[in-house]
Amino acid sequence: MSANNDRTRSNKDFKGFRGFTRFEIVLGALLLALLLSFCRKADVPGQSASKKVEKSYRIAVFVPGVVEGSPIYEMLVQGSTRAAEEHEHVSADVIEGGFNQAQWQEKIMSLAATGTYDLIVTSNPSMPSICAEVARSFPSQKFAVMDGYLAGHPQIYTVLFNQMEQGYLIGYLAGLVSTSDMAGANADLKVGLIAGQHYPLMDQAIVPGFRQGFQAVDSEIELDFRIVGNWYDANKAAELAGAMFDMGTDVILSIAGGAGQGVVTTARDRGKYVLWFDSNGYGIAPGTVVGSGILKNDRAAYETVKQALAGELPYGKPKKVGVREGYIDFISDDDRYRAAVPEALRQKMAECTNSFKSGALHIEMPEL
Ligand code: RBF
Repeated sequence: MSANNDRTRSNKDFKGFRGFTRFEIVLGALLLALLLSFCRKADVPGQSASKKVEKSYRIAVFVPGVVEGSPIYEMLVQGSTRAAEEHEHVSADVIEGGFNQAQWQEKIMSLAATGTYDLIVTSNPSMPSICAEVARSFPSQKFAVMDGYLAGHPQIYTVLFNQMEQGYLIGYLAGLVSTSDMAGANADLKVGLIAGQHYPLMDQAIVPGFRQGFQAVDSEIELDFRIVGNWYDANKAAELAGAMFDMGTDVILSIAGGAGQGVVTTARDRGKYVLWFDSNGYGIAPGTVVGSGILKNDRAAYETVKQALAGELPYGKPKKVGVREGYIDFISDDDRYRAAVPEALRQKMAECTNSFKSGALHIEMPEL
């Protein structure tokens, strides 16, 4: 056989390697490549089958207000986007609803109308009913609301924090500070609370919890409770704080979003005290902010989104969490707290916090 004939041999006749046909070699190589690619996927650390979301999934994070100045919303955004970033095919768009509350429903309605979002995540006690209204027009739209409560709605999942416990903890410190011999404390048995607005969770859970807390220190202590009327007007909040200090209050709990800056400024000028509620506030004005609670809205949002991505979010079944479950706490491991508050008071505060953690103390949230 000539060299030329060799070149024109058909594939069938080709015996390239130890008697295998070219077809058999190509097939073998393909199978090997497939096998290797499977092995490589399984080797990637932390990439388990349950973590992978193959289908694309879009999330809208609706902030009812603005993010800046409101730690509870900063945490909502952080937790939701962190969960989304852990998945290749998941995106999260953050939409600020602004301070005009009358526009929120319409804004969520237009988000739902785009039909592009698998889940709308939001946070505050007024949002479950707004989402329920929108849900009537868009029966396949799903919602997750942090810091809210609604049972039995097949499209809406909610997480409610036990803010009576949160109010109690910070109230207990208010009582300790007001009855102490700290430089800014006076003999009057009066503590203050400045809130952005009235709403059922404020009036029926946070305020009663706060009251129970300071009255556990001294049952004679009275509350001066004032409302800013919005979540941004720092000048108005500063004015309110000034009037309260004039009338004998020496420590004010601020739950007023961006307006809280005004409370802090006045307290610092007057040598009085402020308590912070949702996130570590010691850095805002060391020596003036003498106590800080924490509400782990970031953890709640993160866990909620992860559950939704895994297809395991129990819509209609609200989650309720408090101190014992680790979503609410008092921040005691901060040097600025240790520097501002005498040891004996910190000791009492630690005992109070531990009673909630161990379950010795527990407050049931009212039906709102
Ligand atoms: N808290 C804020 O920090 N900033 C806000 O802009 C804000 N807006 C709210 C609007 C409504 C209608 C309601 C009911 C509550 C709002 N809150 C706001 C309060 C928030 O949900 C929560 O109760 C407090 O932050 C205490 O944890």
